[in-house]
Amino acid sequence: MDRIKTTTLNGAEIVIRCLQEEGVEYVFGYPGGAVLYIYDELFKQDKVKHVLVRHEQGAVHAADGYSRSSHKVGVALVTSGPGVTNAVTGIATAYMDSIPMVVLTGQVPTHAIGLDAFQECDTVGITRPIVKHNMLVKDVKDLASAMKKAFHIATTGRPGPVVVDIPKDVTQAQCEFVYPEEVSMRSYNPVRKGHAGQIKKAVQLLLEAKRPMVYTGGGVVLANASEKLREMVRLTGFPITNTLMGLGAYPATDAQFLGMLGMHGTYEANMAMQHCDVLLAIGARFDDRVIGNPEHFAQNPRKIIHIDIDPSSISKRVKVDVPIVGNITDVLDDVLKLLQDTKPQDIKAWWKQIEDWRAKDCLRYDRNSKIIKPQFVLEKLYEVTKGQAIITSDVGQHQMWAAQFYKFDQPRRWINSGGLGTMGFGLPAAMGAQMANPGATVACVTGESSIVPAADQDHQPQQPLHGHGAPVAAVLPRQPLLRVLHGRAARLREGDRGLRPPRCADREARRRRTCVAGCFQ
Ligand SMILES: Cc1ncc(C[n+]2csc(CCOP(=O)(O)OP(=O)(O)O)c2C)c(N)n1
Ligand SMILES: [Mg+2]
Repeated sequence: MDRIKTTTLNGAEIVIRCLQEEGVEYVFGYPGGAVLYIYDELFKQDKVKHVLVRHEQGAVHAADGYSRSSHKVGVALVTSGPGVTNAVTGIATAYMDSIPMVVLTGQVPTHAIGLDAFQECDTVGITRPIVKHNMLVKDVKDLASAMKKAFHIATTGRPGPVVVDIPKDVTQAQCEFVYPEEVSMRSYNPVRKGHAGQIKKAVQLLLEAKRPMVYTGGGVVLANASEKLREMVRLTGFPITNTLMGLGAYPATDAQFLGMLGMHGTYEANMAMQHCDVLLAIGARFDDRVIGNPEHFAQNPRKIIHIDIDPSSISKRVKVDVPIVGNITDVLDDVLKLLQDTKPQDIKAWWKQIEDWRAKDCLRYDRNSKIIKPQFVLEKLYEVTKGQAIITSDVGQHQMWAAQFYKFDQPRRWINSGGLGTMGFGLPAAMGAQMANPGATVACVTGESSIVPAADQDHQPQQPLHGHGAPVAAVLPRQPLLRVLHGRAARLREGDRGLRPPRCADREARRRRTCVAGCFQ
């Protein structure tokens, strides 16, 4: 590690200098005793701005929304003990969706660690299963290199949140400040290039396919590989679907796009997944909401090619025929080179079949209804924002309507908690997205239950949004409480009266039996 600067600083100053070196614009945080020295230093400079939230969960979600919408690292700062435990949901949310973040946590002084000190918790232990990496920095001399490593690990390979736990006395202690220019770790060297032989095999399979299908997930968005994906799909003429996390990687308005797949996806996308003979999966993980039971999915014979940066994601739920580990942009670049001057099979018959499935118009709804349908609200939102808005959501039926009816033509415009499914994510994430994209229109599509943890209990958005002039619109399709659970409970209801959903909250709708959300009156 090369030295670039040497001067004596205390730990708190080192933290701020490291953030400056990394070009961090915003830190989303909430103060406490263990991080007071860091806060002192934060306010002595203005390169790194601080956004004060009202609850640590909101700080982490805001840093997360900032990252998802910008491809930059999100940074959060919380105090020890309860600060950390409040941040846990935000960290787990980011981890499930592979979002690059650095979470700085205060810790009790080193001499008090393990003694049940005031506001002490085992941050490294608690966060271990929900971070890409975490570390407790016990010596100020290790602080700069820990910070450098944190940013490096968060952003390389499969991205993810990294926690740096800093005891209070370490923020006071002094040492010579040396910010490493690069990081080398013997045990961490993520690959970029895919295996040439495997890529050749994959291209051969794609060229022989009579019923090909491309299925892509959040990995394509995270790798900024949308352009390469579009080139490849247009060159081959293959049908494509995106997961909930992958929306926007391929333009939703394009004819080759079959819509989202999975439990809340389109009929045509799910049928094409089931009946294809060659499936090209890119940056996706065959999760339970996408393919359901892997045993059922495996019943139809098909060859599967899987491109992913994370080898542990390959053949995890579904056995894959051609695994390719590597950075998606690099691998697609190699695939494109091999595809030039080749001719895929004639797949007209396959497209005819897909169009028959598509003709069922599975997302149709009553457009003549006197009551404004939530689907209509989402379509209007798309129209008035000309499809250019950044849309965040919470979790529930409104999330699925947004995914189905707002046509995302660009990546990083659709921001939702796909993996953990965290209610209360949407509004703070919108705040972060607005900070990362000052001129953009940002709308949070939410439900009346999800907005409560975000706006009422935590008071997360009000002051920070106003204080930083970040205008975020909240769109709340009117619907009875817990709509998504009504639907699910209704399906399970048969034979189990105990699961009968509660009465519709709207008296008039109950009387006329015309509930907007179609719930059981
Ligand atoms: C923190 C958290 N608690 C509980 C749940 C379980 N859950 C999933 S959707 C949902 C209902 C959401 O209701 P609302 O925000 O009104 O959305 P709707 O489905 O009505 O659109 C609940 C309780 C969750 N996802 N997250
Ligand atoms: Mg609701």
